[in-house]
Amino acid sequence: KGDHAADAHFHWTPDLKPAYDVVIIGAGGHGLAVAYYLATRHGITNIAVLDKGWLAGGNTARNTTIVRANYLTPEGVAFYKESVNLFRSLSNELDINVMYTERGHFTLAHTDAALNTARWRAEVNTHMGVASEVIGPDEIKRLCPTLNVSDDVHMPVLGALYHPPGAIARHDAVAWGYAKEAMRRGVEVHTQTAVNKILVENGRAIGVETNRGTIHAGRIVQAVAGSSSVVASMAGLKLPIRTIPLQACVSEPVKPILDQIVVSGSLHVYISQSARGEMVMGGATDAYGLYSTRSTLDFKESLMAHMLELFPFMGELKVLRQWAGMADMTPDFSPVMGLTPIENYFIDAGWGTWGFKATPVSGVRMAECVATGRQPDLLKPFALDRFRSFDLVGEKGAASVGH
Ligand code: PYC
Repeated sequence: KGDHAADAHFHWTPDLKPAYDVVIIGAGGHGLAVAYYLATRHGITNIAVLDKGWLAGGNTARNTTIVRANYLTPEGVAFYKESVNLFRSLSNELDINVMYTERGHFTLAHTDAALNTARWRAEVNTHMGVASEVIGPDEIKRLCPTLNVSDDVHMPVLGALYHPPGAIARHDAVAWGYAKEAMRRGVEVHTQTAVNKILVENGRAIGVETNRGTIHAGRIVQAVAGSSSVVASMAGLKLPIRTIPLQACVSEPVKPILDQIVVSGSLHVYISQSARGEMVMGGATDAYGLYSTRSTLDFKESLMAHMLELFPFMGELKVLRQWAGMADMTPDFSPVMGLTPIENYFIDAGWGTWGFKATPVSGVRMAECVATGRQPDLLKPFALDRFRSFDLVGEKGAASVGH
């Protein structure tokens, strides 16, 4: 605060008020988007967004910014299709350049089984109005000339699911865009404000205890990817989630050489080139559950071994930065969203390795859920109680990240 020019436009309130209509736990992309859409679509502005750290400093700052809708289930495709549509107009909506660029997204297949899954996804996608098709090595080479599709590697490329709308966006611009537009409408964002307890009385959430005092809340939303189980347990909820580190890294910047987004689930790699020229890369989740954002040499070595098979030119590049995020993995690789057994307590969780791309649609639909008290149709498949009824939305085959 202070010398940041944009502060002049913000409705900044340093002290917490004793009560808000809505308290949102988590000032990452999702929490901020919920606040923004509550303000713009439902006229609710008496909102505090709380974060134990800084604005968008959790998984929003740690993801590899891929946006796509080429999922496997009709429920998943419908959900992410809405997000892609919202992303396309987000720069205008938030009056900030979120640097959304459609690059084309390849999911490489190196086995017959992977090709079958690609065909299955292409069929479901096409049926749902999402552009995806299976293409062979010659077409892959034509579209992405830097990719090695030769036979003399340990796992040759047999084909790919090609998804032209696949895109990347600037993660911090997305979060800051939602924050500034929400704050312009009166929403308060309180960082360095940790929630230590969720107050529940007779099955109803009524407030939170923070390191800065107690706040009463009409409704509470938790949007804390990476800490979902910890926060939910404060409200007495046990989530079917395992939390596992997901590591990533970027190379030194180079001139534009890779326009597309390339993913190989079998080789456990994904890569795109950012607007700054850095190669943004990631691999599989770590082998065991852990709450830690440390980086390991193992990750870098195995990632590079596979990456060089696909992109031999990378042998000349240096790694510039390496980091990790915390992935809240659900059994079916789909999120958990909406109502909970606790009245007035809403959940936006289970974002595993797929959360950034859902930022706008989660904001819109969670805001609708909070404002109406009803589970929106688009979120019905992702309700927490699906784990009781075993009505799962299996998206492991479309996860991109190896597990
Ligand atoms: O879901 O597209 C994805 C993804 C790529 C890297 C991590 N998640």
